[in-house]
Amino acid sequence: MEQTWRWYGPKDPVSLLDIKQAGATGIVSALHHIPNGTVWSVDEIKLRKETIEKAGLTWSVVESIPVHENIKTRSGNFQTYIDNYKKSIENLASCGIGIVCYNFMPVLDWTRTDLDFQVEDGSRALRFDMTAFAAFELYLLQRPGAETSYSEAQQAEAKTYIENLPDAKKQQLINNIIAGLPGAEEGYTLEQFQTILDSYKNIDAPKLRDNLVAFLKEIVPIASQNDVLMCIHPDDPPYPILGLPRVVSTEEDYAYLFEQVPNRSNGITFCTGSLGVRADNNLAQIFKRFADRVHFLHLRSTQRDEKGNFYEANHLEGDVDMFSIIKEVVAEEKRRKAAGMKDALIPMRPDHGHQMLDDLNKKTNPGYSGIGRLRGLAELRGLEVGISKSLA
Ligand code: DNO
Repeated sequence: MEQTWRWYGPKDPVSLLDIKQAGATGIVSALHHIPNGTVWSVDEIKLRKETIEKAGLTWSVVESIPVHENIKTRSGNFQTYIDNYKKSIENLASCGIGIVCYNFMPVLDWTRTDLDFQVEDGSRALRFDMTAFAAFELYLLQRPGAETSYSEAQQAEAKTYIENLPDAKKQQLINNIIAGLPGAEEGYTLEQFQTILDSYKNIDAPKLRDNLVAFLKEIVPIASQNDVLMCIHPDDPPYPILGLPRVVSTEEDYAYLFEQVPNRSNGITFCTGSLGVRADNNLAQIFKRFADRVHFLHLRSTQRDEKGNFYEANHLEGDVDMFSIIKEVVAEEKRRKAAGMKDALIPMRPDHGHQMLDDLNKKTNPGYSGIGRLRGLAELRGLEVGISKSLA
């Protein structure tokens, strides 16, 4: 695997030198300061690229070029935004950057309710708690129709939860969900949030899927002509929330997308932590079936329970069987190498990490602490070396 690391740009508290010391060689970055829907100019791309290269690192993957909401709902100026998206792909290609991650989650990118859940060793993890989430939409957002998503028992539990939650914690819960986690680019007020949810009133899963396929039919040929590999990130969490449809959560979801748009530039960001939240997702099987299309790996684990709650476990613990995944990755890389493919090494990044040791005394981007990810990368790299050597 190519060992990479997400860097949010010059304002990231984790520096390029820190990343080098962690042992990564590739950088995953995006031009977060450019508003969604706007073309990434060659000048802006070059500037970021030069900054990364000056530190002796390579800009391996773009994560993400965000997909404008109008493209997802196919309304308003969606055609302009699609044209701009194509132009950004072309501009990246002209600067030698060939892997682009994105997602097609309505309204929110990833969602958590708790950003400093204390695990038993004293480190802090990100967590999604169903009761807290239900309390948010039933009693804080007061989304019309929210009650149909929950059983009476869940509603009662959420009510007790909110009644006992101090005001400051209520505000914290709102912020965690709608103010925009790192990389999400957009944050909302409660009012704006309800308005944007309303824009999905007539969009069910089949419609959203159609909109995604229509988008892919436009951008994948451009990517392919420019030797760019697009890789869609799965839904996080991988089930419907807020009454919104979800179309990238399961093996069947992927199968449909590749049947519709078979070009290999239509690929996957294989995120073990997101896919692993569903007990019915067989990760090794999904990887094996679509191995040729995996252009980027997010490696992390989650610990779930039967209620849909989960927290982010240490990389080699929790529900994800990391050994079985890396074994498949090593096999796929071997196959690509034998076939003389130039993308034989798949970029991976240690996805998220706990806030631990000195991270606890610093302000870090939630999930993107320096030491927590360093631990993750070290463990994943060791596992890979062990697997590769035992197969050699
Ligand atoms: C969270 C990330 C997501 C991811 C986007 C991809 O840490 O995995 O923000 O970058 O969903 O477009």
